[in-house]
Parts: sequence; C-alpha cells; structure tokens
Amino acid sequence: MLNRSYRFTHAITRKPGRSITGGLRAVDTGAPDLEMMLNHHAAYIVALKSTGATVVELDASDDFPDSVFVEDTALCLPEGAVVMRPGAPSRLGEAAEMAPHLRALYGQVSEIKGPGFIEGGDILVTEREILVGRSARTDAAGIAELTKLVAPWGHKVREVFTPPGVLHFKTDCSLLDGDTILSTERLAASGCFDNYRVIHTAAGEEAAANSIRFNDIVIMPAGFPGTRDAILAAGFTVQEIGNSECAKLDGGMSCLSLRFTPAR
Ligand code: CIR
Repeated sequence: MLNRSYRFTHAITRKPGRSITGGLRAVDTGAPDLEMMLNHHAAYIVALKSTGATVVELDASDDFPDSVFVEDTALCLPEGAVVMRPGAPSRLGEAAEMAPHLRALYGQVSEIKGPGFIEGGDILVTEREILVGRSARTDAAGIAELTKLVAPWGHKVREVFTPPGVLHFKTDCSLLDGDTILSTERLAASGCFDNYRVIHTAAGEEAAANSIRFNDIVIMPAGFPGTRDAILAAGFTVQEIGNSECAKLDGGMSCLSLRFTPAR
C-alpha cells in the first residue's frame, strides 16, 4: 500500500480522566482543566473520524494520569505492533494496558522487554525508515531492541537525537507526507532530516511541530498562524484543534492517538 506512513484505517484514543491533574510536566504552568481538555479531545476524535477512519475510544484510566497520551505505549506498523517500555516509571503500566487492545486488532504484537526503555513519542515513521530519537525516556538499549524486533518486517531504524530539554523527538517534528517533515529549526539543525524536504515551524511557534498527518488532513494545535500558513502554502489541508490543556502536560496532537492499519 502506498503512503502507509500517513494513510490509516484506524486510530486508538483514550479519554482523559480526573487524575490528569497529576500528569507529568517539565514545568508547572497550572493544572489542566478537565472539562476543556475533554472538549478538545472530542474535537480531535471528530477530526480523525472525518477522514473515514474507525476510532477505538478507550475509557479513561485514572490509575495512570498520563494515559490520554496513548502514542507513547506502542509503535503501530503495517505488519504488526510493538508494545513500548516507557522510560517514565509512572507510565510503565500504560503499555501493558494497551497490549490487549492491539491484540484484538493485529495478528502480530510483540513487546519491548527491557532492560532498555523506549516511548512512542520518540519514534517518527516515514515512508522509507523509522527514526528514533534518544531522549530522557528512550535509551540506546530500547532502540536496539526495537531495531531487532522490526527487522524481520523489513524496517530499518535510524537512531537520532532529541534536542536537550525537549521531551520527545516528535515534540519537535511531524511527518507531512512521504518526503516532507515539519520541524523546529533546533531539531532540523542536527541534520537528521537532510534527505527530506523540511518545513520549519515559524519563529516562536515551536509548539506547532507536534502535529499529525492523518489521511487527507494535517491536524495541528490551534494558535500558531505562521506555521499554519506555511503548511497551507505547501498545499496541505489543515484542521486546527485546541491544545491549551494538553500543552500544560507537554502533550500535543501526536500523543493523543495511535494511528494504524491493522494487519491480520
Ligand atoms: C509525559 O510527560 O509523559 C506526558 N505528560 C506527555 C506525553 C506526551 N507524549 C508525546 O509527546 N508522545
């Protein structure tokens, strides 16, 4: 199937619950407002569904404050899924909770067993390779284990680096199409996208980098007009979604879903 890095039939999301106020954050800018987050989350699901995709909407899991950020729990590829091993101790159990939902949809589900760590937010799948950024949550051993697991499916992993102080690799970049990456200047300066066409986030709009291409639309956080206009000018269709509450927990558009076409 062509364009399998951004054409998907399915997504999985999880509702935020009351415990969201205890979610991890690098800097405390105030408690997220659950009602507003639920509204943003509902709009995000509408956007995913507007492309014709089936969205599996999981109930809130208050045992895990960060569990709305389902992306970190798994890597979903066309051939199968890999359950991650999050580097944040409070998030380890989220991956185990996700596994049965993936097994219900996929024929092949494997898991990172450790001792290394790896989170989905550090993984960018393009049409030709899988880039994994080493970060405070993803280490060399986790990347090495992933590399071995996906090799039989024909995938090549390239280890890259997440900029210091940035939570995840994809906090600073997104795939827009098979050849095009949206990236902050600080990440692109590392040279990791030298073989791609790069659209930079506008000055002061680094938080717009965590967007997603999902079927025919680019879903991006609202409030970043310079970056939105650059994406529009490149010919993409944009849907903006409020992200003020997830942003308080360092989350964005990619974190809120697993996106895939299940294989049996
Ligand atoms: C965390 O620190 O793990 C959460 N508060 C945010 C996770 C964001 N996920 C992502 O970028 N893929």
